[in-house]
Amino acid sequence: MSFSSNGVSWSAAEPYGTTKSWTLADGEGFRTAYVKYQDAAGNWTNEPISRGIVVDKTAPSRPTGVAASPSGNNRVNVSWTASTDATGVTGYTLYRDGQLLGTVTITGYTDQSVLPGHTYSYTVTARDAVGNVSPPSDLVTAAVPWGDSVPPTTTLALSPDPGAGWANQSVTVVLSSSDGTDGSGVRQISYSLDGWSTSNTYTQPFSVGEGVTTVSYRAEDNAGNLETSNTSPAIRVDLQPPSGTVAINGGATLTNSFGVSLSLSAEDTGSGVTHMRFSSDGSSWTTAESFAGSRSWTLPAGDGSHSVHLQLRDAAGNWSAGSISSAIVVDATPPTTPTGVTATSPDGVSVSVGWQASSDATGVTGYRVYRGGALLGESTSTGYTDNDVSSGNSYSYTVRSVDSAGNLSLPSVSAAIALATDAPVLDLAMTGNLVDPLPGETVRLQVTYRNNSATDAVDVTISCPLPDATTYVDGSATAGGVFDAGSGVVRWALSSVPVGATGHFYFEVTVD
Ligand SMILES: [Ca+2]
Ligand SMILES: [Ca+2]
Ligand SMILES: [Ca+2]
Ligand SMILES: [Ca+2]
Repeated sequence: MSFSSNGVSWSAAEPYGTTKSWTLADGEGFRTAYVKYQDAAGNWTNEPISRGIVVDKTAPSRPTGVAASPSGNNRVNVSWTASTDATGVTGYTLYRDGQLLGTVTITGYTDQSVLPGHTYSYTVTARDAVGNVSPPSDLVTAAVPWGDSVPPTTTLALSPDPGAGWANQSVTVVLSSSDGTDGSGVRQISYSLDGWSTSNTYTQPFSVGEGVTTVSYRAEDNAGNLETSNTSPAIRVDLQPPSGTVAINGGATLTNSFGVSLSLSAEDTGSGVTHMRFSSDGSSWTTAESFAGSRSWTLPAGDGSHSVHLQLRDAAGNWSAGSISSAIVVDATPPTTPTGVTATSPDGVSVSVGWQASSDATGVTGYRVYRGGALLGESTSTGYTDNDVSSGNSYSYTVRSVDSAGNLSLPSVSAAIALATDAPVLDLAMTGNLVDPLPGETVRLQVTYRNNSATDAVDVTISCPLPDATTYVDGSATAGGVFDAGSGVVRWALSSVPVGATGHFYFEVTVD
């Protein structure tokens, strides 16, 4: 057999076969292949057998004018201008985001496999009847709308939730938002503390600490719908326990009573002091009670130092750590009773009371002296002088000692004294001319007596000293008067001078 592309020039004869590869004439357009056969006797086909075919090696023109536009929120319409080709365009192939989407024979395509809120890119190629494919068109994009006009709804949860009160630990804030089953979905939750001054993107639960805080929050969906801002209730957190002081009996260091008065002060950051409790040993506490500025308290039995411990609680439930304490010494034991009490009156016009010192564990600070059972006065020594006495009266004294804590001893054994009745006293006067005396002159002096007292005087001795710079004239005293040269006085002895009685004597002196 032999082949030809033009029926004129033939290929070299070759053995017969059922297939043959053959190259048509160059170029495009209608091309013909010829064949003729030879039999074993050498006879060739009379008329060559021919078959024609159109050769098209050129791709169609690149599609232009591509447009992609969303329709609703579930489809995108893609259209373009028809390509051209010498042998005819037989169809177009759509690609979305680089992936094969489909083929059409018209210049439009509806993509119904889109999702709301997504953006897609499209290209188109054209092909001809023999499969030549044009270069891809320009890339066009289409954003499919969400079809969502309802903002999301955000809720806030607190753990622990202090409600209208106070938490004594940090509060965890959990925000959760929903856009409903048909919504475009929550894109972002934003929040801010104490107003929208600073906006934070919520990614995980966060803590709110000490103080009073509000949380503002809102969400935005994927369609851009922004929720109206929500504001949490005030979140009150108080992590700090109260502090304070306790004073026993106004800060005294010593008392004689186990019943004491406590003065309390307290302060707190945050929720404020609400409760208090007490302890004698710092470990066993009274039931909590409402805080007050004062309270009565009974100390444990036994003299010595006793402490009062205080703890304070705030409205959030924080108890003060450790304890606030104060101490006081109790001395409930009186001093020993004074002994050896004596009452004496050496001068007859006052009474000296004396005694032996008492002793006491916290010290004796003084003594109280009683006369006839009534308090007379106090002394810090072991003696007391009673000047408020009168002759002829009897007095009885007792003494009690006092210690530093104010304890009073039992009364001592009493000491009594009786003051003697006063002796009557005579009024005396001496008269005589001693004005401008001349030396050697003798002067006569008169001594006058009178009993102006309330009792008769018996066994009376009247003594009269000589005036200065004079010398007694021997034997001059009348009525038995005697001059005592040793003491320089003239004396008269009278057995009795009744009340109201008066009399007089004389004696003479010479002027020196
Ligand atoms: Ca072509
Ligand atoms: Ca929505
Ligand atoms: Ca506090
Ligand atoms: Ca005592």
